[in-house]
Amino acid sequence: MTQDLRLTVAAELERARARTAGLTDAVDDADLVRQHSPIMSPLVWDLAHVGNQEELWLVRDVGGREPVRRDIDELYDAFKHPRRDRPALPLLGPAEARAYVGQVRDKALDVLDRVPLDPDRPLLADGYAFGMIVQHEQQHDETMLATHQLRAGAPVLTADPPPPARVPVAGEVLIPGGPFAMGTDTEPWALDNERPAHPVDVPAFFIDAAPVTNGRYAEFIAAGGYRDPRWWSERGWAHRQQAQLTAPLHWQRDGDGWAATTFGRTGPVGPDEPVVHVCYFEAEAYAAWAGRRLPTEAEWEKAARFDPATGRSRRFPWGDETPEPRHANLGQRHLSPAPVGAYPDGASPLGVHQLIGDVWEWTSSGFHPYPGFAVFPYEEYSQVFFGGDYKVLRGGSFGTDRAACRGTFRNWDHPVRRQIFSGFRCARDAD
Ligand code: AVJ
Ligand code: FE
Repeated sequence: MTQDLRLTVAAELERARARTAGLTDAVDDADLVRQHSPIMSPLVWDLAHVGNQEELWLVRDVGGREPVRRDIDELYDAFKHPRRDRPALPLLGPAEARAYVGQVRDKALDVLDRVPLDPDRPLLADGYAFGMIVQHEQQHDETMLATHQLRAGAPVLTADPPPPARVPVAGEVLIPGGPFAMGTDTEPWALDNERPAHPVDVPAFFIDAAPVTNGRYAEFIAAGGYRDPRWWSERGWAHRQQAQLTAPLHWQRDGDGWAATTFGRTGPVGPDEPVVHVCYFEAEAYAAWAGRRLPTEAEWEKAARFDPATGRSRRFPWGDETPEPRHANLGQRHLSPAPVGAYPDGASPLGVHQLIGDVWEWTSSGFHPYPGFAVFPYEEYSQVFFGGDYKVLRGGSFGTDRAACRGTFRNWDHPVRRQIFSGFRCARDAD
């Protein structure tokens, strides 16, 4: 049992590292140290930061070992230096950073071999600290993927195209009113902000059966949506003007239609794929134009987890089974969202599709603790962000690994952000 857990943990650490290597070996050293956008770190910062967090938690805290490199903690503390300042820091170079993360990993694996995965020590029960570090690396891998998308130059990443639509999916789904269990006490690697499970009474509402597509979003643009303050919140309109938003990030005119540059390749925007790279304010404006609104976080989670037959909350829309490729577009297996209808096996019992994977979905909710929240194991993961200028995003994107994605998983970002793989779906009250 414990041995199985150790093997699972080791395999998950290895899977994360293979992905990190793929993202960092794909470019040359000059590209690794360059800042591709002032809102992103140089890739080489993410690389060593991943190793530094692993050192802090697995080598020093869990393992009680001597520091590998105490002198660099400050450089890789995300709270000490804003992203725009990171390229000017005396960072480890590419070769040093690779050697460092390798050394840390060797020690972390040695700790994994020796430490009892002790149910009495919360940090070790179910291998929690290791799971946290796996998720941390996978989250930075998604961030590095977003950096790749902002990088100029010839394409360096490859992947199979996403699967085609297999079923027609349109319209909206009625989610019945009543309480459901939001959050979790049982998901072994759930982060502190996903806990505890608690009842939430959600009145009946309609939610889109699929995320809003590029085709529908283009209609909003064609209808003058970006020129009409009626659809925008006051703050949203101020931002639209100041940032001169006219279309999703990376879109460009292509005759009467639209093209986008995706990981260095320019091509027409697929009308049936979920729109991606929109900020919260754009999502909010589209929803108003469509006579709808964004779902709240509780509505999104109820749509994704509530099983009307039993009244219980599932781990995923399709059930409790760990995501397989047939369920959802996750894990950077493809470099774009898949068309609506591509994942019938991942639909919820009420027929809501593609809640997991494809695009992170903006909700109308700010990032707040659940009732009964307890910091675990450190304040800087969630606590310091509660109540800030953030909106919650749900469901994960094509760039999210399954280790960092589930029905309870909460992501958050500033409402102006759109370098992330963000889209949305709409909702409305049932009465
Ligand atoms: C939860 C995705 C907002 O990337 O800033 C990474 C995750 N926390 N390192 C982020 C995280 C610390 C976090 N998000
Ligand atoms: Fe981090």
